[in-house]
Amino acid sequence: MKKYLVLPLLAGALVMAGCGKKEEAAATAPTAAAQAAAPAAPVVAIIELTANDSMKFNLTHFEVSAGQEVKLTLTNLGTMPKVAMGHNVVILKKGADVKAYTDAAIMAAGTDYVPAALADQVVAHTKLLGPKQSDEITFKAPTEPGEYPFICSFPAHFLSGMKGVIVVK
Ligand SMILES: [Cu+2]
Repeated sequence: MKKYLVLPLLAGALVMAGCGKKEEAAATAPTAAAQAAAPAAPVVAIIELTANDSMKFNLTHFEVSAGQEVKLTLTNLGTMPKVAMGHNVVILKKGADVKAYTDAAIMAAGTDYVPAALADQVVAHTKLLGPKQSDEITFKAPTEPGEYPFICSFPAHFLSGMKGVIVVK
């Protein structure tokens, strides 16, 4: 009598143990796959911007990941002298008042049109470049996703269209 009672109980316990292992295996498998896929995103975002005598950037829109390291190069392809046609890139914070910034920049010739009083509005900026000059900056993309305006802060260049948007995803 006892024999018949014990066997089904044992079998039941074995089945349960087997199920537990299967669930564990199923739970770990997708995690391992996700970990393997994660490093596919490039560590550093490379942005190559050019500016010219027509007061245009080659790019007006690019995307980076939140908190990503960004290496941005600006090259001035123009030939006009720096005092008449200098270019820079100033990346402003999300929601910054771009017009207020450019208005202040006009008065900031002494600091290459990057007004010190509004430094808290700036994510990063390059030097002001004369013809055939280039500057490379490295900075961390903001951690907050959204649209961050960038401009050339040389007088009147923003109004002529030297502006764009960095989208942080
Ligand atoms: Cu410019």
